[in-house]
Parts: sequence; C-alpha cells; structure tokens
Amino acid sequence: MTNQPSPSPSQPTLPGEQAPSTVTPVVALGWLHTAKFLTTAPQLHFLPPLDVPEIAFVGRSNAGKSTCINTLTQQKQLAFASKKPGRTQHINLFALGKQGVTDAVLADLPGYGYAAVPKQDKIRWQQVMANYLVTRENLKAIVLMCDPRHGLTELDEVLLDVVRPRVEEGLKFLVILTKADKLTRAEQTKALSIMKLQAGGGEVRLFSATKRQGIEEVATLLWQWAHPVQATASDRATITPEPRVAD
Ligand SMILES: Nc1nc2c(ncn2[C@@H]2O[C@H](COP(=O)(O)OP(=O)(O)OP(=O)(O)O)[C@@H](O)[C@H]2O)c(=O)[nH]1
Ligand SMILES: [Mg+2]
Repeated sequence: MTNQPSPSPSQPTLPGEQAPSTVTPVVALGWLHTAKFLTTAPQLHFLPPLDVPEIAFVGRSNAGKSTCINTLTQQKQLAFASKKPGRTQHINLFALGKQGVTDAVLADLPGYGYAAVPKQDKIRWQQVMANYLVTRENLKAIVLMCDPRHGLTELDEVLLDVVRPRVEEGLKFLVILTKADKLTRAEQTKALSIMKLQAGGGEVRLFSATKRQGIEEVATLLWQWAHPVQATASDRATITPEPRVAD
C-alpha cells in the first residue's frame, strides 16, 4: 500500500470524484445497528451478486473481525466470535439499511494464518479470498483488522499486494488496530504512527471492543464510504485552476 495513497476525507475532491458525505456518529451507528444476517457462502460463486456497496472485514485469524462487526452493529451474536482461532469459516454477509431497505452490506471473512488449519484448506481459502477481493464487483471498501502487538504479518502483506490495484482505482481502505486495550497510551500512539506509514494513504484507526474505543470514528467512516455524494458544483469550483493572467 506504499505506492498510491487512496484519497482520504480530508483531501480535496477532484472533478467528477465522489465527495465524502457528512454524518453524525449517532446516525452512522443507528445505521449500523440495523444489521441483519443476509447469507453465508463457503465459496465466492455462492455469494449473490449485489448492487449495494459491500465493506469486507479481513485479517488474520483471531484478530477480532467478528467482534468488531458485533460491536459496531451492537449485536452480540451477529457474527460468531470466539477465543478459538478459525471460528469464521465462510463469507458471511450482513445487510444494513433503514426501513428494511438494504443500502450496504458488511462481509465477515474467515481469518488467515491459523497454524492448525491443514495446508490444503489454507491454500483453498487463500484462493477464495484473493478471488473475492479481486473480482467482487460491488466491493467498495476493505477493513484490514490488525493486532498491533503483532503488526502486519506476511499474509497481511500478501493481501495488500492483492488489493493494491483496486485501491489505486478508488477502493477504500482502512486498517483497524484492534485490541487497543492491550496497549498503553504511548504504545497506541506509536502503533498508530507506524501503521499510518505502512498503510500508505489508507485510513488507520485504533479500536477496542472491550473499552469501546474508536467505535464512533469507524462507524462514521464506514457510513461515509457507503453513502458517497457526487462532488457539488461549489466543490468543483474550489479546485478549478485560476485563469492565467498574462504578465
Ligand atoms: N481484549 C480484547 N479482546 C478482543 C477484542 N476484540 C476481539 N477480542 C477477542 O479476540 C478473540 C478473537 O475474536 P474474533 O472476533 O472471533 O476474531 P476473528 O478475527 O473473527 O477470528 P476468525 O473468525 O478466526 O478469523 C476473542 O476471544 C475476542 O473476545 C478487543 O477489542 N479487545
Ligand atoms: Mg471471525
């Protein structure tokens, strides 16, 4: 993720590009709380094609993906979390939207890097995931869950290589530093600045399900990504170059 930074909400919007919408954390969380189980699939071709934005949670086994989804959606058992690594073994989709109208989907993906998984299963799963990340048409954003005590693993780096071309084309990217409650304040600050360098323009946030840290920030970002608005005429006007005046 070091080559091409993805646009962040603080950057100016280019002509024709979608500007981030504004939203309060209360609205963003209210939207996430509407989450409902949609479907589960062992392989990509079992997933229904969808035309709403999909936000995928990926990362090594036990990083806290399912817990993060449960925390954001305020539902204890929506995604199955467990102390035992390898709990999530399918791609699970959760529908979001007010008044029963689905306007986005969260995808909980199985973790990788769990040593006890047989080699054949590991290879099969890596292929399913790479396929998903490269070809899922409505994939709008990737949330990479990373335990800052371990940093980016070799498989995280492989994943970054797989998604880099799509990020360069505008796919949103967020690294969540999970289990921040296990770090001191100073360690959190250090982990955040190291990851900001490694994420090369992607967003980075500290998060703790147990301490309820980072929930509003992450919720707001996901809402914005799922509800982009076209750049307004005034946005475009602000970046239109001044006509050159002959000297
Ligand atoms: N202290 C602490 N523990 C957490 C946090 N988030 C998750 N955990 C714990 O980490 C373990 C793994 O959490 P999961 O959410 O199942 O992890 P996962 O990434 O979905 O794992 P797989 O499904 O195996 O890929 C569980 O014991 C959780 O309780 C957190 O913010 N703080
Ligand atoms: Mg899981």
